[in-house]
Amino acid sequence: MPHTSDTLFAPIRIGALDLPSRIVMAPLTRSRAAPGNVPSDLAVDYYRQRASAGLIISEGTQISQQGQGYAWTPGIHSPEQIAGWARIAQAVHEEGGRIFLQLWHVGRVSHSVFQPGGARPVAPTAMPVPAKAFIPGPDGKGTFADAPEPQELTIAGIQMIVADFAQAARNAIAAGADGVEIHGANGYLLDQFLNSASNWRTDRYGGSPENRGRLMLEVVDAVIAAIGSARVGLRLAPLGKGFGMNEAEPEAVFAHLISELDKRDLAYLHLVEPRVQGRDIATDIDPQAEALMQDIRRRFSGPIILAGGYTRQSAEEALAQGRGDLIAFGRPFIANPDLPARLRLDAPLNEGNPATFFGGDAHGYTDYPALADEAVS
Ligand code: 8OZ
Repeated sequence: MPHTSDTLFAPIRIGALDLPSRIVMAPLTRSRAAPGNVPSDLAVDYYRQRASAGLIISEGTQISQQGQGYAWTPGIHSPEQIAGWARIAQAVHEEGGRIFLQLWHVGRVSHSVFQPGGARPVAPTAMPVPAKAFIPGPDGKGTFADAPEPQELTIAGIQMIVADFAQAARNAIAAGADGVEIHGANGYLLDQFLNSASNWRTDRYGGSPENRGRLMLEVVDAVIAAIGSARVGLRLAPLGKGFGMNEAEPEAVFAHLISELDKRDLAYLHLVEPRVQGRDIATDIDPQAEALMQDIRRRFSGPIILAGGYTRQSAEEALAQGRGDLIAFGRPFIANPDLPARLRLDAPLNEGNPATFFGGDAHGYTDYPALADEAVS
């Protein structure tokens, strides 16, 4: 009889929600939205299958057409998109689950094919991202293309984005989502403002840690005003290096930001572990990262979700050490719709197929078996 975990399966309250476990389904871009960037019927099945998670955090969902940067990602700014998410929220709730919608603006990690009027993508500073954009190719498959030099946002442009986040949050709640997660991580718009490598502004949104954190906090405040702090989480990636991020003074930036966030009574803070850089996960311990994560933990009194290459064992260790309160699993949830049951039994996990992570159909999306299916086959 395997040792049955009691830490991952201890209930916890976040905001106004009681979760049956600490197991979170991480936000996962799958690039399968239907025309109009409407979540597809397949997505309804996909999320329904994974409703045993303590909490589902949806794939990144653009708050506006300007906020899109990848082929076939869903939005939450049109009536059809809201109706699509309503079908998903209903399916998850029917199965007894809970879902937060991740609100996303990619900033410069985009391409003119996604932008209204074919415009250049927007960013804090007119500096191109050192990466390619994933756009629809002529054969209907995704392809990579150089991201154009972005245009520097005006103050009016910034204010519009803050309003778009708030409206997207209202739309998510109208669709029946239990809350929203603001995507402030991984080199997208809010991270681009926060980070010294991508923000060279000289106005009140650039320069000091306070100024670079301003847009993040304005968005958090606008979303809280729209739907209430109990329904709002925020994802950050301290020391992340994706999409040209490279913070010169992380201690000062996070000291300020986290202290401010702690005043806002968020449902949770979701941290991408610094050891994770894209698909790579470092194994050696980085003392700077350890100290920074400890400082964040000390400054934030609400629940913390940790994400990044966790296994059952490392998750239990992190919870036992008090490094966080919940653990997000990404790739394991792609290939194991019943991941909580498998973790509870310490059952073997299916391996995901990277060739079907982004784009395509039901194959590699809704056809991974649950344990019960395996037992009969
Ligand atoms: C992988 C592929 C596409 C998007 C992130 C939203 O890194 C993403 C993403 C990840 O946060």
